[in-house]
Amino acid sequence: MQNNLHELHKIDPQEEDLLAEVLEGLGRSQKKLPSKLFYDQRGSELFDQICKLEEYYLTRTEMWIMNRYIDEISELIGERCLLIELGSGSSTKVRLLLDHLVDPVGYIPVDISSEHLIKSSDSLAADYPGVKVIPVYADYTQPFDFPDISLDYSKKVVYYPGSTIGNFTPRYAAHFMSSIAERFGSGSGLLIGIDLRKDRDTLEAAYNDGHGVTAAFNLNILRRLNRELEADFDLGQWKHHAFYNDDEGRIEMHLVSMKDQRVSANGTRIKLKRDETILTEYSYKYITEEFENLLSNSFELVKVWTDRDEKFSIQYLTAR
Ligand code: AVJ
Repeated sequence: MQNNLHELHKIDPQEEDLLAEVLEGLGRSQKKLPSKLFYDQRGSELFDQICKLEEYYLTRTEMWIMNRYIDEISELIGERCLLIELGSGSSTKVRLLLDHLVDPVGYIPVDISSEHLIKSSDSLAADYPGVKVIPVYADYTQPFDFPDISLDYSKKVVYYPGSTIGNFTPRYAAHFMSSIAERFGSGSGLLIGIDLRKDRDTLEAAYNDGHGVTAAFNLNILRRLNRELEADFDLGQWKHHAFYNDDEGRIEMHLVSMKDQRVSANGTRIKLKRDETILTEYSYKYITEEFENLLSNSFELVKVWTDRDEKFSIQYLTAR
């Protein structure tokens, strides 16, 4: 089968919407910025570095589980699936699936980092000539046009690894996943990675690595605002702060203002007090049963896999 990478399905990035979203977030009493802003080219590279850090157990543990149970996973997914990955990044994890699935027909990576998307789609297409690779450049949290494909597949399977679902509040996560179930239809599969609750030290270390990569990743969001939204944040006056909020079961990442300051973004002035923070990310940690219940309106749980220490879990579900 011939792969055609010229048909990159590009959704025009809605710059105006982004500005409005940013200004709305910075106008709140607890200021906040959308986590999806992390993933410009530099941010995507920093995230790839995070995944290799000793402290960041998530990626390593998830891949351990995948490797350990890949035969069972492939069996459940079945032959000739159409695989859709939400937030595919550099498409590293999907290779294990493509290596083991029986005759996968197509792979549709969806991502908001176009450079990453193009590069990884090119190399996947070269390495898996039997799989039609159809990259979609879009913010998957917004409705996007799904490419019209004339492939003969048995079922759609959504791959959503990395515990990215943890960026959403549980309420929104449930809502988002029900829209996914509806969009891809009853019987579609969902293979999802979920980070689990654990001791505070392990959690906090994962978001405060010794090499400062996570700090650079967090601060990069301000650099991006300066470049893309004509803002004037002084990066020397901000520091990274991440902690586990036990009551909510989530890591919170903030940027802390080191002094009273004013910044402007596209002409709008914003005042910040010393020690005031901008919330940049939630990363929810779940108890397995809690997560099952969360999706139970839209998905039926088929199987859960975990590592020995129950740090991370992978679930396979099917849309109701
Ligand atoms: C990609 C959202 C799963 O929450 O652990 C890593 C992003 N932030 N270090 C996470 C992230 C800080 C990551 N997710």
